[in-house]
Amino acid sequence: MSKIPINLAKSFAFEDPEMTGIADTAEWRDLVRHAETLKARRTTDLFAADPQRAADFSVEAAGVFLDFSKNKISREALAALLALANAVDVAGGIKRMVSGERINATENRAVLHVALRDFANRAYDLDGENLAQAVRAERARMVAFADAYAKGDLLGFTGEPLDTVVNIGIGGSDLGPRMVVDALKPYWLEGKRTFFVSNVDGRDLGDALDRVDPARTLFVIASKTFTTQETMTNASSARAWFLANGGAEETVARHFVALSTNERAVTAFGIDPANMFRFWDWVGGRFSLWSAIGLSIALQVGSANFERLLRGAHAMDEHFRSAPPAENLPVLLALVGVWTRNFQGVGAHAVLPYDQRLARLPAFLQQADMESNGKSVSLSGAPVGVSTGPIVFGEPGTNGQHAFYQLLHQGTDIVSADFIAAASTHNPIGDHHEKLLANFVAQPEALMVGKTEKQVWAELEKQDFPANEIERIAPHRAFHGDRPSNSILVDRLTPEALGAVIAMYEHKIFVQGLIWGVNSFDQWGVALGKELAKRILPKISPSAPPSTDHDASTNQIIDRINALRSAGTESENQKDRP
Ligand code: G6Q
Repeated sequence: MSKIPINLAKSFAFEDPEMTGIADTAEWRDLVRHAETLKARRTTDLFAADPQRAADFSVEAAGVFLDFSKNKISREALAALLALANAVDVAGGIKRMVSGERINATENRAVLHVALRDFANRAYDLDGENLAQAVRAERARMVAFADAYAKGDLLGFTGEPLDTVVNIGIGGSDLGPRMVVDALKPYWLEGKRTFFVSNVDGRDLGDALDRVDPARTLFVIASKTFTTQETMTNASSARAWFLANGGAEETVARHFVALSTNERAVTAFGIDPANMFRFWDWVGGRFSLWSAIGLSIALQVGSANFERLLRGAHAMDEHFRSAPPAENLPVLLALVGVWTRNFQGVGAHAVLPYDQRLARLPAFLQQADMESNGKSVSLSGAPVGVSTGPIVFGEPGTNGQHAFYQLLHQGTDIVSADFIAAASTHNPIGDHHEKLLANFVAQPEALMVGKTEKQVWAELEKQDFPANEIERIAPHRAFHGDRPSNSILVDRLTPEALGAVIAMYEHKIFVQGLIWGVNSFDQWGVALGKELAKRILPKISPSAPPSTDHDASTNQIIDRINALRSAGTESENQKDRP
């Protein structure tokens, strides 16, 4: 087996300019052959030929059970994937991440979200600084603050206790905390409420402000950079609203805190650094819910449950760091994803939590995955040469079944899927949960097994359909099957289980990035739109001259907006102001 050096793409570039990357390795070509061989077989045939398949193609760690046996993959192909993981030195990649190497090379940063939830007393030295100490100290501040909030010791400008949080942040400073707060509703502290505001559309802030009492509200301004246009705009408007509704400059400190890495910008905004909870540049935005960015979680579910969430992630981290690849849950999940993406041509991946509390998980993972691995150049800057991250989307089951599953079952494109459920519910009502679980089990089965036209004929004949009618209708009622999915099961959606599931996905994404040779921790793809929006902003004005310095379509849209607004629709808009 050939060993591919650590910096995959770089070594190719230096060693052989003709090489396009990983697709030229013996391991990759081997996988192409396995995929070819499997074309003639059905997944159900693989089960029929191998009684151990379900058990052997399943793995459990940190309370999370993964069954990936319904993917169309053979034992030989799995072995070849493990050989690929070995060739790209996934194990070494994991070590480099957890040892604080600056693996986010385009931003020259370490990637150490594992340090935020390390309960094994590791040191994590970075440039001579003991990160573990800084992490512990900042978490202690968060815990003290959350505990004071829980006890009603944080008082607003009327002397009443604060009981409402408005978290203002976007992207990584919103999706994680929002998803976790929703997911952990059974753990919410009594009498406390949290609202999340992210969109620069004023209605998002307006909807929250309509529902809160300024005297009892804590605004949590969550922004790693403290320069993000949406967040700064919402934060300024929230402060203006606070001042216009009973607050005063001298009481801002009781009602506004900042979560950031940028003390100078926080101070410039008018928040006292004493009211700032810090994190660091080695915490990526979409990996930041474990840091100060998780303050809203701690405020809503209490500091002890926040710690439980971190401990769940830590348990998955420990497994990820120590389990051999063939038994490593995130590694296997990643490899199966590479298999479907690169060797079965699957371009879209559905995240399907059969759990209403996980309604925001698809949105969270959409960012985690697509922002991390939606890349087309490798670390060296050379074209990556193979397909990278798929389109990720999803909805909670069973809702999606009555919407887009049609395409999953019978569409011309194959979509892979993760079905996720908890065996027990926090809120049993009648047989709802049994029905939910029955659907969670049935859908992956239907996707894999399908239904032949012959079976449709037999069914309809039994129902006395005339033959000509059956002939007409049978092709529409047949399901090809053979569609891949993973089933992911936890006992109950506890903070620990949720932490473990999130960490599982973080590591899966990282491993896939290692295989594709991309930097999973930058996101330059979001920059261009931001720059252009800055240039366009002054032009969105009825007094602006006709736009000339963009392409004709963009100029036209700018002019049309201005013409419509001059014609009077703006007065309608006033109604929507917070
Ligand atoms: C996440 C991204 C991005 C980021 C937001 C908000 O990994 O970097 O989604 O979290 O753009 O950035 P700030 O926290 O700096 O406001």
